Amino acid sequence: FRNRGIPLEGIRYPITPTGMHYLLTHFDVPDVDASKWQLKVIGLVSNNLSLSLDNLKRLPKVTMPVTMECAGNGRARLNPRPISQPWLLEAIGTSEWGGTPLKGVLEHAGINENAQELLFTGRDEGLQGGEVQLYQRSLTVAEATRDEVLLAYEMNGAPLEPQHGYPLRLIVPSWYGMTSVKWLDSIEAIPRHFDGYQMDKTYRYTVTADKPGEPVTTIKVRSLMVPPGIPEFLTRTRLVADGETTIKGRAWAGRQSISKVEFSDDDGTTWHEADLEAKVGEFAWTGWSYQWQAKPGKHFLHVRATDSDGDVQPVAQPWTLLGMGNNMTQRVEVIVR
Ligand SMILES: Nc1nc2c(c(=O)[nH]1)N[C@H]1C(S)=C(S)[C@@H](COP(=O)(O)O)O[C@H]1N2
Ligand SMILES: [Mo]
Repeated sequence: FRNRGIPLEGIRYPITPTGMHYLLTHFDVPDVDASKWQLKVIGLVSNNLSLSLDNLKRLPKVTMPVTMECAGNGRARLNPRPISQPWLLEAIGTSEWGGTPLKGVLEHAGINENAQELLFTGRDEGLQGGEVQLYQRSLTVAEATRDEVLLAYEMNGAPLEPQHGYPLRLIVPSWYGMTSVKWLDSIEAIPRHFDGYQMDKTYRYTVTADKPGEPVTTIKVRSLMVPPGIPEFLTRTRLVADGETTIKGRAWAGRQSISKVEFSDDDGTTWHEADLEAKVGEFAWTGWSYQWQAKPGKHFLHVRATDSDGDVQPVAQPWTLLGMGNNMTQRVEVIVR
């Protein structure tokens, strides 16, 4: 399995240690020589730009914690299971990303009025769905010029590691991870919707193969707990001592904030409100905790969050063909001794 996930106990850290952040690379990590690399800004622009890493580092710098989640997180629990990355719950992480706002670079380039989208092309190439392709995704001009969108060259205070997009990647806070294109090579202003593979053939809420479904965009409300107690090696069932136990975790929701987190120890029948901490950042997760009175026996623990729009996590996952945007509650089997 070449795409690692966060060990769930790693959600205890407000900023995920770099080596614990999940990873998703469709093709191979490309071989990029940063001393020769330049970011090209082309297409419907007044000035074509070609920027070296040093040029980008001289532009205004912003650092911010951003919670990123893969749109396929939770896919492995679907039945039938879509054939793609078999994530359980671990395609999540929060990093402190450093770079320059994309908006400023686009202002230097001067986006023409007839541009509709910006096309972001990575250096990595492969074959997917019968098409040889570079990894490419687009955003509308309005989404791409939001203040928080970054051209990032740092992760947790260090240069990006090769597998996370060195030398430069896009960071689009609130959107599922596929939008944050790694190994950025060019940004092209285009007059129409980009209908490439990663836009129109996948990352859709497809239910039946004949209808594409809505595109996958921002992250849905979700929460996770650090599994309490100690694990059984083979099954991961948890063993917990009886009495009071503090259950801790994190909750997040794209552009919304978290308004409520609830805990259940009876497989989602009754719910108890948890205490919320301050968010780690405007675009990062919120910590929560709950004092649980653990009584001897077997329990199925759940956690569910509600966002500021009133959206709440389902206890059972609606099925989709590609297994995108799953946000059903985490279920943890615990035996209290
Ligand atoms: N160029 C490129 N960018 C990419 C990808 C990729 O395969 N190639 N994977 C995307 C997906 S699906 C996700 S979830 C995030 C993962 O970022 P990470 O590996 O740094 O956690 O990168 C996105 N950007
Ligand atoms: Mo992803």
